[in-house]
Amino acid sequence: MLFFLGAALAFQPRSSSSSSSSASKWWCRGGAAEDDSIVILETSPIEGMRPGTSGLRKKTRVWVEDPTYTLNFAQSLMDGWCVPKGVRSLVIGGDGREYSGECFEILASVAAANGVHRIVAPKGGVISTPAASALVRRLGVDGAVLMTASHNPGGLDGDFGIKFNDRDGSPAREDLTEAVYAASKTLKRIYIKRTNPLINNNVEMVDANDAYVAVLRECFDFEFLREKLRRASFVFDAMHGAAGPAARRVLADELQGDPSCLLRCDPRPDFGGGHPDPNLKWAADLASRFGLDSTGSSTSNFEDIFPVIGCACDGDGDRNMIVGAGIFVTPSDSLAVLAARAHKIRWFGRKLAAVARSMPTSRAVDRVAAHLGIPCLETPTGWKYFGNLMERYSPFLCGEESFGTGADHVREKDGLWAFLAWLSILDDGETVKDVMHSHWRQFGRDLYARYDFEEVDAASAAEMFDFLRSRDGVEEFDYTDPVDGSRATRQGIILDFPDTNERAVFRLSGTGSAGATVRLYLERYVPNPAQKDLDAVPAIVLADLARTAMSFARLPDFLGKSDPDVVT
Ligand code: G16
Repeated sequence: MLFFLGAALAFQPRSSSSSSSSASKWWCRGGAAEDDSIVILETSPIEGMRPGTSGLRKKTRVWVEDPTYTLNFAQSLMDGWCVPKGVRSLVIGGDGREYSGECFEILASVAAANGVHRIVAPKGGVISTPAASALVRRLGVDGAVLMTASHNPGGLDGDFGIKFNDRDGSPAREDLTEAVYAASKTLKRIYIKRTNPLINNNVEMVDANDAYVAVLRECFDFEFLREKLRRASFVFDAMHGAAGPAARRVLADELQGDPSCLLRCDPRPDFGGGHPDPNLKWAADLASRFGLDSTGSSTSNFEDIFPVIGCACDGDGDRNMIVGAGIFVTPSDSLAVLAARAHKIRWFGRKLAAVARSMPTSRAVDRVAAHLGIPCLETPTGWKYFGNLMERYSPFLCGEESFGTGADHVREKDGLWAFLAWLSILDDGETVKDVMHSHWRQFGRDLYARYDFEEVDAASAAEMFDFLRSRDGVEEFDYTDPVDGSRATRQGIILDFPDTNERAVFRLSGTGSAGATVRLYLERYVPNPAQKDLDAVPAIVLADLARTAMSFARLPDFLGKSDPDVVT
């Protein structure tokens, strides 16, 4: 994907009047240069621009069909964030999905008119989310604006999104996203530097992965991993997302892994027509290469014919799924195993300072933290909540059930990092199944599955949550950040079943682009697992708990669905 290098921008203002460029000299916002090239367009607020769990995500057509949509959000970013916070330098890039080129022009032009003097863009336009976080930190710029809808499909019929990261490289925290939303509701004017910033040399083009690979080198012993890849076969699937170029550079060029083990490592605007979400449903090709079906059940008795380890990453390269021959590793278990074997990962040195997980993530990592004698913190869903904790605890490991794993090397979750971490903790001759079984024998097994009910009616979903709140015996998760005291409320409804060591959690997704998605998280702890518990497939054995929870919430009545759309 190449950014547009065409002629000057031709915006259509939402309302008819736009001020002339000659009148704009005194409009030098946020320190923008006083020149005649700044144009002011009048506009009016557009509803629904509240960023979700990670940015504003909408159907691509919403952005494409009315250019004012992007203009309004770009100016809201300036009014709510860049101007009041004195942001003068930004990384602007993204996962390269459809509409990124046009969007870049708008973002860069609006930023330049609002005092952002330095714009850093990845050559070719594509940068993964963790690489962008690394770049912000290495260059010391004031933040990043990232064009991505993460694991959501791309293309004109898919999704597009914009998220922004603070100067520490962390996804914007709630106070900033709320300030941007508030700005969107009172917006009157858009300021545009009506020149092509690429032609005017306002934009500095850099390699997308130099800073990132340098950080990965600090995290891992590349010499050791090179040896590892000589003996352990692997498959890495970038799903045509932004992790591909870095994966090729690290796994093939630096670690001399077999390039034929790299799948879909060329980023494409439509992700090759696929759904770039690394789970058993959407990364089914990878799963089948390890003898797994869509429930995570093994389909073969001959597991030694499969590669040792596999990993898939999502559209913007921050999520990961780990599989081995005949075994799918839940993200919650992946976090627990990495914590238990952290001493094998260079970044963690001799001892982790703390671990953290989002509330709906299973409690497998808590057991490891107790064993290690380190704090285990519980946050709401959303990587942004880990940022403050990373400032207090280092080295730090954290993860989420939503296929996110990472550390304090950057301030985003990191798919390629997770794969290198797994390669680091695998002993010679050990399989992924060996790792999991020995972990479960030591700590017990937290069987875990998630049901997703997608694109349901938002009002009906809200009614179901109100109904749940009205029931006895439920707990609603609220959070107070231990570092800055900020609060996040209504972060999920918990049903505890202490007699059976089971828990179910209901939560509304914050990453959808249409309607509402209800998630039901299911877990059961088995303290001393017998062989049948080691071999159990969570999606199958937790079906009864799912039925109980769904009937407790009267979910089929409210949502009109008796079966989930996706089980992971
Ligand atoms: C985003 C956040 C994650 C979060 C996930 C949850 O992931 O970055 O921290 O766990 O959303 O999504 P939902 O609200 O739909 O459950 P991503 O990879 O989509 O940016």
